[in-house]
Amino acid sequence: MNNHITLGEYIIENQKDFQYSSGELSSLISSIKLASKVVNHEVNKAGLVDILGDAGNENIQGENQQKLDVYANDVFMQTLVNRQMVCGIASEEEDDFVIIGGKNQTHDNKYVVLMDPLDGSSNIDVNVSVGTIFSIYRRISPLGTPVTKEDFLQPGNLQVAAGYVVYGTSTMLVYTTGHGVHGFTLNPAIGTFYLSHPNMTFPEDGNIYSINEGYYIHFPQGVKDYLKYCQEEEEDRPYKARYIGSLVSDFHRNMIKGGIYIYPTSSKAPQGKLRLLYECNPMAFLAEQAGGWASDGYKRILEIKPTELHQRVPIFVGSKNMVAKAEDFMAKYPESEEY
Ligand code: P6P
Repeated sequence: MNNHITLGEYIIENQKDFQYSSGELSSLISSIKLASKVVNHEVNKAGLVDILGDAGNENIQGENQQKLDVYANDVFMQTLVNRQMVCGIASEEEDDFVIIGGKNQTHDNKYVVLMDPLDGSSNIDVNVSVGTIFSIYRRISPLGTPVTKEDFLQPGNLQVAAGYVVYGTSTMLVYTTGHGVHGFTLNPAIGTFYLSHPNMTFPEDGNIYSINEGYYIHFPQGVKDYLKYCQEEEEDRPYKARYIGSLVSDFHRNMIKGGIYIYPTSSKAPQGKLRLLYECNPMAFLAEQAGGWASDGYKRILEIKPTELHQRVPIFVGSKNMVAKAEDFMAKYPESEEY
């Protein structure tokens, strides 16, 4: 008999923890749960779709075959709209934020959602894990008025919830509402998420570093110095290099085993690659809630004031002592010279 609590039961049992516990945030998390099951079903048969969908480029439901990240975006958008919980959505797949109900639609819905519906989607063709990342804020514009861009450009320390779905060897939904980080594993046979990883925490130290060393010559000197530190022959080093090319997967492994993920600035990517609003902020909220840390190499990610929906920032995220050590190397070089 499975004695693990389900995600639905957990949400209800912890309803009181949600700020402004009106039940809307609970319902919002539940809608993300539903969408993740639908996307999981499609992601898990991606290879088959190519084989079975070769009849005129159709998938096995006979629909026009979409790129999976566009499909995932549509599923999450539709599920959120259907639940009538949010007044606006921002997505990596959408140029601008989407006003639920159309332009100038006034709303009493309290929340905005920002998401990367299928991060790392280029890995699907080679059967490597991918993920969905989401971030939830209460709107700052008055209820009953149209949602505005300022509702989306809030610093990460104002998030009310954040999380990810990792479509890996098993599918997990990991999220926080500011009361720790909790992981739920999907039993695909019955389509139910069970609490498998309560109170996930980053080990303070770790011996795994995740970065694309192919860009080494383009990195700031502080990053180059830190990488050499990781590779020195010492009592606790060299560390292991593990880089999947899927942020959610690298973050998830590092949270369980201890480690640091770095996507720095470089001469090829002067602001870094990852997006502040729907990649770095949610992962930073999760990291801090799990006892880890997240900075841009100099300052806390969650205190960066956003200026644009799709702006990029560098990120150093993971075990707090590893991030601190990397920051020590970055501090030797003034930020203004770095990027
Ligand atoms: P690169 C995927 O596109 C992603 O956003 C992250 O999931 C991943 O860690 C990174 O970019 C990979 O980027 O430049 O190393 O291929």
